[in-house]
Amino acid sequence: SSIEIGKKAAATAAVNDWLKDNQKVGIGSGSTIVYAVERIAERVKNENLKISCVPTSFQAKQLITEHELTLSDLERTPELDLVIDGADEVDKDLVLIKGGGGCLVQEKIVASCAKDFIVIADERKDVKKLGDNWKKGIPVEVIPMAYLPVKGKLESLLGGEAILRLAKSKAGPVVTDNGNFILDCHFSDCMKDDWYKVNLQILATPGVVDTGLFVKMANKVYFGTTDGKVTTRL
Ligand code: DER
Repeated sequence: SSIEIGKKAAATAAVNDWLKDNQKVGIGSGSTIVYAVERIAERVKNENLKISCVPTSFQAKQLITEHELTLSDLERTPELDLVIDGADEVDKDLVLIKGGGGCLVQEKIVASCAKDFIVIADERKDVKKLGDNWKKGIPVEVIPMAYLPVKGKLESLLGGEAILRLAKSKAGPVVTDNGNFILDCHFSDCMKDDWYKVNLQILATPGVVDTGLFVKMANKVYFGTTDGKVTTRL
């Protein structure tokens, strides 16, 4: 599909620009990253690059092993050169909403360990204001025993509904790779001014593990258009 053309174009351009020999690379989660891993594997083979990859989810780990890339972790390589990951929305200040795929906790940890955090996305993700396109709210990972009180606290904080994310092919809630639940937190317009503050307020709620708000983390974003063109934002 034309969206896939955009994903592939953004992913390929980012890997071509940033991947170098002897790097320790964080691998994000979702569908766009698949194209990045394909390009990484191609370059590793063609150029005989020495790359070790740290996953941000079980899905990312599968991608790394399926493409016969060297699997590492933060105990072996705690300082990464580069992380490449997707996003659900990117605003003009490079604030991200992530977590559509439910992997935000390890994604944020791995992103925080890297020199450069590069985001790859199809053009739908490029928005003026967070919430313009991604109508599913801010994903927040919570400790299961706390999800009900946290739901109430986040709804009054954000002015919208915090919805427990239910699994599609399993009865009951989505359980993350870390054994937790996810609340998709809708917010009222007035919250859109200071995402740094909103993120800290959510994080201060006992029971919250982390949020899908990635504030002041991304270094550069690659957007791919449906006709395969790429634009970037710093
Ligand atoms: O869940 C996540 O954070 C993913 O990275 C997501 O934001 C991007 O997924 P996509 O590449 O499938 O759109």
